Amino acid sequence: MHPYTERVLAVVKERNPDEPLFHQAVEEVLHSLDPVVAKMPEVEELNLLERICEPERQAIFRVSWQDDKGRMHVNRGFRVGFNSVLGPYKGGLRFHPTVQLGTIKFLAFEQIFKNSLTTLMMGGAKGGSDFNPKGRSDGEVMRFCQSFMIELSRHIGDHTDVPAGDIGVGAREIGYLFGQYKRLVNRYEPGVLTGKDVRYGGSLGRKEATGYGCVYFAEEMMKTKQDSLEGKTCVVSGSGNVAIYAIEKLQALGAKVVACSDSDGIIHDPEGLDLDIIKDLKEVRRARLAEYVKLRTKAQYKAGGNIWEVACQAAFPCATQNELSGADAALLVKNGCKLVAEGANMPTTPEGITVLQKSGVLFGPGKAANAGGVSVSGLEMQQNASWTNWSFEEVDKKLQGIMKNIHGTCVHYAGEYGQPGDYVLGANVGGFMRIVYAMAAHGLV
Ligand code: NDP
Ligand code: 2IT
Repeated sequence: MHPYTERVLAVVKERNPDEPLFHQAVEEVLHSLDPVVAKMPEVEELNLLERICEPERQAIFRVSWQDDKGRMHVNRGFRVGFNSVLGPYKGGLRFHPTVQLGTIKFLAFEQIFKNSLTTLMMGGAKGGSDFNPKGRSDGEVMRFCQSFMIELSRHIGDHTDVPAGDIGVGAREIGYLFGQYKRLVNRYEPGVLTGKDVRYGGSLGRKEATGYGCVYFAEEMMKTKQDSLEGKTCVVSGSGNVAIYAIEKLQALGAKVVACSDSDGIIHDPEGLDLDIIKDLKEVRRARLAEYVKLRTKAQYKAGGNIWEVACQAAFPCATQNELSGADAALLVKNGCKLVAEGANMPTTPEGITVLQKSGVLFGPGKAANAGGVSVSGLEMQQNASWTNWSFEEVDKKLQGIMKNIHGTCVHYAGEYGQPGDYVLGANVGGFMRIVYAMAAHGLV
C-alpha cells in the first residue's frame, strides 16, 4: 500500500475502535484507491482520503416506545450524514437487532461511492435502529416509527437529508414515518423520504428497482463475455425486497432461479421458484419461508442451510453483509458459478471476493450492482420536486440507462488502472472521481 493510504487506514482504525464492518468497507475502498493516490498527488496534498473517511455528522438518539400491552421499551436510533459534497445526504434506514453505530457507518460510507456512481445529485448517508420489527404488530411498529421520527425530523429535509428503506424498513414503515413527519413540521413535503407508496407520492418502479437494477447490471457483465442470463440456473439469497425483485427480473429474462432463503433457512426448488408464493408469504403475510414447501411439495426446506451449496451458474447475494465467505466462494466456483452480483451491501467477505476474482468469476460489487434502488429514489425526488409522476416504463427505462452507465464507468476505470474486469476497483475509483473533484472545488469541507 502507498504510505499515505496506509496512514489513513491506521487513523481510521484508531479513531473508530470496535467497528469491524466500517473498517472492512474503508479498507476495501482505500485498497482500490492506492493507484489513484500514486497518480494524483492532490489527493494526498489536500488530505482527501482522511476527510472522506470522517463522517460529516452523526446523530445517536434514544427511541422510547410503547408495546400493545402498555410496556415501555427503549431502542437506539442513528443517522449518519457521511458526505454531502454531491447532494443532500441520501440513504436508507435499517431496523434490525444487530444495528450498531459501526453498521450504519459502513453502510453510509458505501453509500457515498454508490450514489456518486449514479451521477444523480445525492450525498451519502444511512440510519436506523436496533429495533426488531419481527413479531411486532402494526400498532407497535407505528408507535416506534413515530417516536423515531420525532428526533429524526430535526436532521432531515428534502434539501438536507432524504432517508428511505433498507432491511426491516419497507413501504409500511416509510408510511408511518412520513405521516409523523408531516404532523411535526406542518408541511406536505413529499421529497423528504423516498420509497413511499405510489398512492401518495412514491415512484412507480422504486419497489422493484434494486432487484431489477442488480439483474440489469449482471446482464451487462454477461455481455462482456458474449453471454446472457437466459437459460442460466441462478441462486438468490434472502427473500426480502431486493431478493424478490431480483428473482422476478431473472425469471423474466429466462433464467431459472432454484433457491432463496431467510434468516431461518433455505428453500431449494429444482424446477424453479414459484414467486407468487414467495410474494404472498413475505409481502402480504410476513410469514417464514419454511411455509413454502407446504404449497410446493417438490421443493425442499433446510433449516439453517447454506444456500451457496446449491449449484448455480450465477449467484445473487441479496440478504445481508458478510453472508458469502471464502469457503462459500470456493464452493460456488467448484459448482460452476460464473457470475456473482451483489444485491445486498457488502455481502461477500474480502476472502470471498479474492477467491471469486482469482477464479475468473465476474464479480459485481454492491455499490455498483445494487445502485438501482437509490437511483430510483433519486428519480422519486425529481418527480416529487416537480409534483409529477412518471409511468413505470419511463422509470424502468431510466433505471436501465443508469445501470448500463454504472457498468460502463466500472469497466472504464478498471481498464484505466490496468485491471480490466476488476469491477471492485472500477466501482471504487469511478465513485471516488466525482467526489474528489467536488471536494477539491468546495475548499475547506
Ligand atoms: P428486507 O428486510 O426486505 O429483506 C432482508 C432479507 O435478508 C430477508 O429475507 C431477511 O431474512 C434476510 N436477512 C436480513 N438480515 C439477515 C441476517 N443477519 N442473516 C440472514 N438473513 C438475513 O431488506 P432488503 O431486501 O431491502 O435488503 C437486503 C439487502 O440489500 C441489505 O444488505 C440492504 O442493505 C441491501 N440494499 C437494499 C436496498 C433497497 O432498496 N431496499 C438498496 C440497496 C441495497 P429474515 O426476514 O428472516 O430476517
Ligand atoms: O443501500 C441502499 O442503497 C438503500 N438501502 C437504498 C437507499 C435509498 O435512499 O433509496
